[in-house]
Amino acid sequence: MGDHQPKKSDHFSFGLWTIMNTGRDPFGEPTREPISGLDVITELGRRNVYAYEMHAEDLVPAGSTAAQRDRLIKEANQRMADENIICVNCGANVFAHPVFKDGGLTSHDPKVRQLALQRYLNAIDIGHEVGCNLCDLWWGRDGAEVDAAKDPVEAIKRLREGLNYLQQYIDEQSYAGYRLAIEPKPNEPRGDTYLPTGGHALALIATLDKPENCGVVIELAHARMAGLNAYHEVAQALECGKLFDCHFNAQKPLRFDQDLRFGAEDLKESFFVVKLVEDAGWDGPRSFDAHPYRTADREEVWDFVEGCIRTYLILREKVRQFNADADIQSLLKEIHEGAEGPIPPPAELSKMSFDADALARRKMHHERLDQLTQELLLGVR
Ligand code: XLS
Ligand code: MG
Repeated sequence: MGDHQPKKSDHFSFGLWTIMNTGRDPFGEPTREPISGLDVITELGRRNVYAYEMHAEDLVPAGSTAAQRDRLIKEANQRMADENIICVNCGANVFAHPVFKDGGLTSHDPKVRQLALQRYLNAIDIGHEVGCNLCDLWWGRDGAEVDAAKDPVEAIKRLREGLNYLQQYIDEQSYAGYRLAIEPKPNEPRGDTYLPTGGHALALIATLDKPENCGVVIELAHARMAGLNAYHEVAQALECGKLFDCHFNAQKPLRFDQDLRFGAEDLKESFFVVKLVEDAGWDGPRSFDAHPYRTADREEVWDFVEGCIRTYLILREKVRQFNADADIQSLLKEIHEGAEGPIPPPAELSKMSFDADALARRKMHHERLDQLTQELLLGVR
């Protein structure tokens, strides 16, 4: 067994907002002291975390003067250099201020849409200044409760227009390698959010002016909130080269956005997501976008950080064990036997005869395979 300590090469990352979270929820006041974005950068770097993510406003609060902005960015760069930590994703906060109560990019009011775009432009500029090259658009409030009030067809058009606008800005600024990503979520804080899943986001991306420059950030909890299989969500994005970032956390299905510590629920699914990205050699950030329990005090937040990392590393070890397990591998070999057979041309295929009953008798071994997986995860193999 390894020591489960993070290395920079593991590509772990945390959102600044996850550590800055003070435990406030819709029913209760904060339960822990605030911490600044700058201090989070330092503390994460010292714990050997590779990177951080942010909303630009986590570092530079909206309404800061130009001098304050420049000082904060300078200080962030200094701390990043001191602790050898980088920024891998910078989005914008277009959900907290009341002006965005009916969305940003999909607001009926052109001034609000422009303000949302200004926030995203600001995030791209700040991201660029801290050496980041991804702007994650989690629009939060672009959705609806009252469908009579908002046209979903129009909303999709406005999202497309917004993404194309931002892409044009990136090109004009010659921010080489800078990319955009959509982070889908089915609901919360809106009753329904536009583009609720990875598949919806991918479909919109295909219609953009520069589809190759826009991908998705799949968050495991967001898929599970919709009752979907997070492993399958990540797989589809990965398969088409669109997994620009991935948010690891945990969630009981079909509930409010719980943002639990990675692995705290849905352990088997978490294992398969780790297996997926590790086996694929995916080199994107393993970003933890979870919240410490409201019961955690400021100090215990670091237990949460350690927990997310340790669970990932333990699951990665389990992946290696799974891939080396003779019983599991021989079952898999049998299950996949002949799977790569060519498909004959239609003229030939339509005349072929199949013994469907014989084909149906092929053993699947699912019971045994799943039990072996279970036992491996339970630590008895
Ligand atoms: C909220 C989102 C958010 C994004 C960043 O549910 O997960 O935290 O990741 O804006
Ligand atoms: Mg997220």
